[in-house]
Amino acid sequence: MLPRLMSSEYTYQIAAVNPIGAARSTPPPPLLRYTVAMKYDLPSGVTLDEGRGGWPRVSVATDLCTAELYLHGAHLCHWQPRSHPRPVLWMSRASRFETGAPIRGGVPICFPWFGPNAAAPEAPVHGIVRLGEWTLEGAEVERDGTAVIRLSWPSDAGSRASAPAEVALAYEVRLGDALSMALTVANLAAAALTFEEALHTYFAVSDVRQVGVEGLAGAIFVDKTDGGTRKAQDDAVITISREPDRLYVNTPATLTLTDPGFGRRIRVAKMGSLTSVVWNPWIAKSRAMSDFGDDEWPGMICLETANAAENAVTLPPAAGHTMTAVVSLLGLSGSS
Ligand code: TA6
Repeated sequence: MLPRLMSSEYTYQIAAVNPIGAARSTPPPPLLRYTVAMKYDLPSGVTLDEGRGGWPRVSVATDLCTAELYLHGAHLCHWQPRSHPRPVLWMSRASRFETGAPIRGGVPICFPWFGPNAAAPEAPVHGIVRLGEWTLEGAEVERDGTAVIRLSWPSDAGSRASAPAEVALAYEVRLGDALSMALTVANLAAAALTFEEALHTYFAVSDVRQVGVEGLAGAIFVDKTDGGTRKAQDDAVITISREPDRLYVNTPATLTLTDPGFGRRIRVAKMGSLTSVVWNPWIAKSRAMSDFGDDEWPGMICLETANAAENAVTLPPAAGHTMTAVVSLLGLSGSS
């Protein structure tokens, strides 16, 4: 008989082998396909349910916002403050929810390298942690209604084996009128650890050709659409009229995305990050990606909080580093 769900503890066995060890005629329910250990009761407004692909998903529905986060990749796929008529994060209709594949949209976490791995070109783009399971360490709803979700990686022997050196990741997501995402990397090894990282955030926009991005004037960027040529950002407002794929380096600046069509401005403040990435696949790259609809490119823009290229982080043994992005919504006229 399967374990009964207790009110305070949810323990699931991997479905690969029959959890109870006895022969089974029918496959275990989808939710049991994953190892999920919950150490704490889930507060009211936070549930662990079965999302797309049968994957464990944390759903948040509080007075302040709604949100969804998959344990696969600790991937936040939805956040919408109650005070706002539209989701803030963009998700592709064509996104996969398949083992070993990244989710397209929301906030993928890139670690321990950004983009292709120069030393191992066959390795997955943007690293490994968006491809595997994270452990849900706990969730709570604070007095002001902010939901806080905590996760850790590596979560099992498999991910520990693929982890670079002895490293531990902790991710804290705070969901309310604003969104805060804090990724902490701890170097548990006896040697220094160098890594790149990104919160690869996909924002929903009315039409990417009509939005403007401020905060990067004067910054130097690596133009990945032009062979990695380094250029200076001259215009105070970045507008999009073809594929931008730019790594802005050595900049701790706050970004502001102005979207007249949706009548909002999205502010992305950050700490512990010196790289900002601006990306939209435009027409050709959209068609080339099987998990991205051919006609979806006008509806999103990635503004990513990162440490990449010369901003890669080097941690001495037993040291940690936290990178935080804080997303808030403003009206067009500057009032919230
Ligand atoms: O962040 C921009 C970028 O590095 C682009 O070069 C583009 O490839 C994008 O990430 C998406 O990468 P993915 O591996 O998710 O298809």
